[in-house]
Amino acid sequence: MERFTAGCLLAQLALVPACFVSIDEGKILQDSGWHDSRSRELGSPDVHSTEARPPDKGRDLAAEGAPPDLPPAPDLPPDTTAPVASIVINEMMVDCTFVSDDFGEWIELYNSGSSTVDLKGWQIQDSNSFHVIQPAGAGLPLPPGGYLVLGINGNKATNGNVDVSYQYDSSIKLSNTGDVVTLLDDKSQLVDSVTYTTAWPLIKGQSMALKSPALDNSLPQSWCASTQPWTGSTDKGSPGQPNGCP
Ligand SMILES: [Ca+2]
Ligand SMILES: [Ca+2]
Repeated sequence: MERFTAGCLLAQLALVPACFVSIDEGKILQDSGWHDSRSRELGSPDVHSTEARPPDKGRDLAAEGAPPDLPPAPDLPPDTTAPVASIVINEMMVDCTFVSDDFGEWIELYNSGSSTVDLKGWQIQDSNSFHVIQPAGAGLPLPPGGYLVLGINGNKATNGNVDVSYQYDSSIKLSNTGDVVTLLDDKSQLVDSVTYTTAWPLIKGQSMALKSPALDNSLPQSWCASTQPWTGSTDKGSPGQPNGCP
């Protein structure tokens, strides 16, 4: 009986599902279900029964010194979002006098981030129209700390002597009585949006300029009406240059 019991313990310590030596017959008995009616007939403890010793499923492997089986890594969805670039709507020529609005409106952007941003594929919107930026060249890069002018007219001879980096579609019009100007990146993520009304510093012949790119440009008090003309124009503003709010 002692030999039989020891044989069973060794089998358990070796993590063998079931294998012990019969003291009567001296042969190995195999029982995948931890079950042997003969052991019960001999009056030994029923250590082989499924009730007393469950099979491997549910065993505490860590307690037995074996590393637990790690579950397979779940299939994570790909990250389709990208950080939104730090591009700011920084100045707008809404109501020109030197040339008509249809020839002279422009929007200045500022890159307040730390890396160059390519505006190719971005969208500029007003309240009822949108335009996808599709530059003729490889891209439309805006370096960190840089200014870039989008305009309704890229011809400097007819737009009031403004260096326009990109001419958008003429369906984009900056209403003189209030509008919504929105910038989306090439993944249609909102980058910036400014909703202005006649309560904002809208003065004919003067661009509306953000006092600082760090300010909240959704607030009218963050803006001023430019007071200095740019070269070759009598209209006031600073296209492509830092703003000069008094
Ligand atoms: Ca206008
Ligand atoms: Ca400016």
